[in-house]
Amino acid sequence: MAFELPPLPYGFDALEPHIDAQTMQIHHDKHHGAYVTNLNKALEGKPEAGWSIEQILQGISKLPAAVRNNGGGHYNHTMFWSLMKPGGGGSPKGDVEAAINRDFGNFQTFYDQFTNAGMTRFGSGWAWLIVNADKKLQVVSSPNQDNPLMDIAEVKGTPILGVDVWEHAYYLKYQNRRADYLSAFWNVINWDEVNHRLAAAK
Ligand code: MN3
Repeated sequence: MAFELPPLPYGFDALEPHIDAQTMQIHHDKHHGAYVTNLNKALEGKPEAGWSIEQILQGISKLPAAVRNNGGGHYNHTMFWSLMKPGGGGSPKGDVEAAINRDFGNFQTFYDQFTNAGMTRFGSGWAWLIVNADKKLQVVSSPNQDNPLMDIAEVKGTPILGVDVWEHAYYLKYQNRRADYLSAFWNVINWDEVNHRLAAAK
């Protein structure tokens, strides 16, 4: 069973003005679409073609670079679309709010760490909020399409929030201003989905 490009769970223009429709369309249809096509190509005829994407990522050190790049790309973007929604943002609620206060002291400290992780990731990559091996929340970042589920990750864990800091995620609207894009991202975060992912990670 080949991997498929999941439909965007809202319209291309649903996250305006924070993330523009043209960026969303190219990002979803072209970039994510290409990761799916190339992942399927890289897995053709291999036993791993029958694995779940999570199983593939957890054994990525033994698989070719094309699977790492495109499998990571498929997982990361599928998660990314679900982590945003029109009318999102605001303060985290429920268990996520409690876990952030427990592990970071307060929301502002978490906000600063997450933004800093996105700003200081040189080149292309992602900033993440993960549940680590000690079941604590932690902010990390990864290069390219790597993620904390991969067995090669510097710090392993289950990602519950992530932001794409590749230039293709923001360049049309924000050009070189990654800080402005990261600041806008807080207006579209789907905290209900972050709560679902936290509950599943426990
Ligand atoms: Mn991307």
